[in-house]
Amino acid sequence: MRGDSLIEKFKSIFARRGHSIILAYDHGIEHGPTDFFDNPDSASPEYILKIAREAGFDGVVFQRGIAEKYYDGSVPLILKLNGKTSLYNGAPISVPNCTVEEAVSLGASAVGFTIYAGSDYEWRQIEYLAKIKRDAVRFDVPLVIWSYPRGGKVDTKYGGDEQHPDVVAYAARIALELGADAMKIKYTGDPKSFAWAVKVAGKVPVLMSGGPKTKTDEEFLKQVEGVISAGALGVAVGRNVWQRKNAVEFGKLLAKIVYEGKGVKEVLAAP
Ligand code: FBP
Repeated sequence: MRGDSLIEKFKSIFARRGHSIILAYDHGIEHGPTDFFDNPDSASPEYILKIAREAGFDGVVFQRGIAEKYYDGSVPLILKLNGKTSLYNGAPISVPNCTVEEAVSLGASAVGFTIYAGSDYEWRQIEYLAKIKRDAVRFDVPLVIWSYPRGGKVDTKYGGDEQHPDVVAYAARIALELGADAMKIKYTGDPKSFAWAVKVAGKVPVLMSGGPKTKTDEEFLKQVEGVISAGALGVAVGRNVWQRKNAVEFGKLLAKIVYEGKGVKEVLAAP
């Protein structure tokens, strides 16, 4: 199939050991520097690259400005082409601030794009995405869709619950149908319902989006264990790694679960 090659390309770069851990770091624009309070070292992009290198992750996610100033090529890069701030109060929309061509010139091996299906601006985002998809094919760069249904019926029908299993499964299907070569979706809360989202994603590899830092290490590691058992390719996680003061050590625990298929108990019991 024509579309399979970019999926394979994505896996060959970002899932060399069969599964994938990607360190997401676009929070400076999405949430603001408050996300760096818990671990002030995380304000530094160099520190993020160090975590990814030392924990042996497959990639990092940066916005263009961070890539321009800090990307050193030591870990494969997914360049996020759009972003919005948390200062904005209207219907969700995230517009491109970088082209695929510029991303490639910044060293990206894949590009990322968020779409908020359900928003009043859904139609506009689908238009943007269609153009990015065309460019991604032209430049032979895998496209990772952050598929985060938000607003619209997510609010009226699901009470704003973006992690409702039906919403997450719908997110997965939207990403497949819009041409993702990999996708990032929220966790549904349990492996069984997440497995359904993975199924409806079809051939497209699924990465779980980490979410806010959990109270305990075990809580997050259990989620990750569930995600892998559900058939996902891996995780694209930010706060749950770099907000922890022991980010590298925690990243290594994560790696044991994702790459080596170890269980949480075993991993936490190891000296
Ligand atoms: P986390 O693992 O920290 O949740 O990061 C994943 C991510 O998709 C980031 O790439 C992005 O900045 C953030 O979540 C956006 O989350 P939201 O739109 O839900 O605030």
